Amino acid sequence: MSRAQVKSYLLSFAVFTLWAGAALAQNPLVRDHFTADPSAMVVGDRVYVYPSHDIYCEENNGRENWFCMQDYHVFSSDNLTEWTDHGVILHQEDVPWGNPTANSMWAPDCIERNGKYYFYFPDHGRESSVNGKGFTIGVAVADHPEGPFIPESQPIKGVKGIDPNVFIDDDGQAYLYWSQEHIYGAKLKENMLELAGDPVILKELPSKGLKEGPYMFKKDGAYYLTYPHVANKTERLEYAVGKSPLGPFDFKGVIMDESPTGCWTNHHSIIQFKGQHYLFYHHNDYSPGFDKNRSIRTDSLFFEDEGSIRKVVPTLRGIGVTKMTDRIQIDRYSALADKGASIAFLDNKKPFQGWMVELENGAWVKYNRISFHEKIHTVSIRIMASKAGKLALYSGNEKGQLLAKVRFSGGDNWEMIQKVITDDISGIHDIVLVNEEGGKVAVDWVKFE
Ligand code: FUB
Repeated sequence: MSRAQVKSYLLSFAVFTLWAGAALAQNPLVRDHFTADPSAMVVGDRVYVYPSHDIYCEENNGRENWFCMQDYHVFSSDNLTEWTDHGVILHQEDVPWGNPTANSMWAPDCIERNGKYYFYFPDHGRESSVNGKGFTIGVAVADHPEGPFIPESQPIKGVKGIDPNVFIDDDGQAYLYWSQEHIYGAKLKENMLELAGDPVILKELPSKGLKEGPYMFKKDGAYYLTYPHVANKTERLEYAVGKSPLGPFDFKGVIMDESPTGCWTNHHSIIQFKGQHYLFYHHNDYSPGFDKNRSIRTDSLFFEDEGSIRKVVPTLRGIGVTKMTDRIQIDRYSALADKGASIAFLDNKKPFQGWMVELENGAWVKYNRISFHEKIHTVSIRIMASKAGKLALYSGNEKGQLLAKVRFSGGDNWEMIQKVITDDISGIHDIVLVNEEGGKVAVDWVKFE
């Protein structure tokens, strides 16, 4: 067994469940390290997400202030709320043809064929490899979506570039897409490891501004080629539709606008799971000052009746239902008052500790889709306020059912306030928290018991 095989074999036993007991599935999805370029795949009743893994390259360890990635993890969930981190599935040191110190394990993709899982990833080749030095694309193969993945001895011959995406048409023909200045497409052989024809440039796409990160899917007989494109200053997600997998394509529109806070890249995938479409994408939530340390997110995506994609407005709330007994991270809000409400890190020096919502007197925050699956007895709210005051908690909306008025004394330290709730509430409901009296109050989370 090679080192890579031994490591992958051991890792197959080392499965970590993240955030057990915490409020989950808000954005970003992964809360303990940076993740980017999410490629989501449905296998039976689970969703698997293969992101790249951003780290920060220091001097003497890669290129400072640039993308820096050494390995990949895979995550999975059957309810889009609780995600399991299956650990590292591939490390740059395990790629036989790759430069083991290039830190270039950029955006990957994974697809199933005949019970095998093919993981496509970019890396810098060694001079001696079949495509020589520079970015090329390799494949690692597994019997299970969470690995162990065994990399092939050479990259895919004839492919230079990044951002692989693989699509299998209804007739069984597989296609590889990737980017290098342009977006390329080519047929793959049945073995999924070799090109079956010459690559073509998909040239009907906008000609000005970088295009990369292709992601192809088929819906109602139409081929949707989706991709990030710099139409203005930073990347936005666009799509074009064609009648065949290699085009020609007609530009149709924007799936997600440029980041309002300037994260230069975006990179996405689109799946349908249990009847709903989802867009997986990324943003630099945990690293607002450095946009090459990104975090994956997901939001629901909808089609209009005639097949066009409704623009997705990024949310912090994300998807899924949160259990009433979890810590409900209300700073991952669904709606926020226009005035007097803001979000801040709990500790600017430790971003992975998460955020809080700060509410001035009169301001409110709303959090959607909480499952009240048990009888409620109390609400607990973790708050910090300098002055005494009062919060009001409603279910539904501000004019909905009043669940509790919660008084606190203030004192500039985090405190847990608990209040008995006598009302009955069951099923899935939104909640709204309003600062009704006093000065500014910071709220970390809310929980029901
Ligand atoms: O993650 C590195 C690069 O940034 C990806 O390959 C691009 O698609 C962009 O997201």
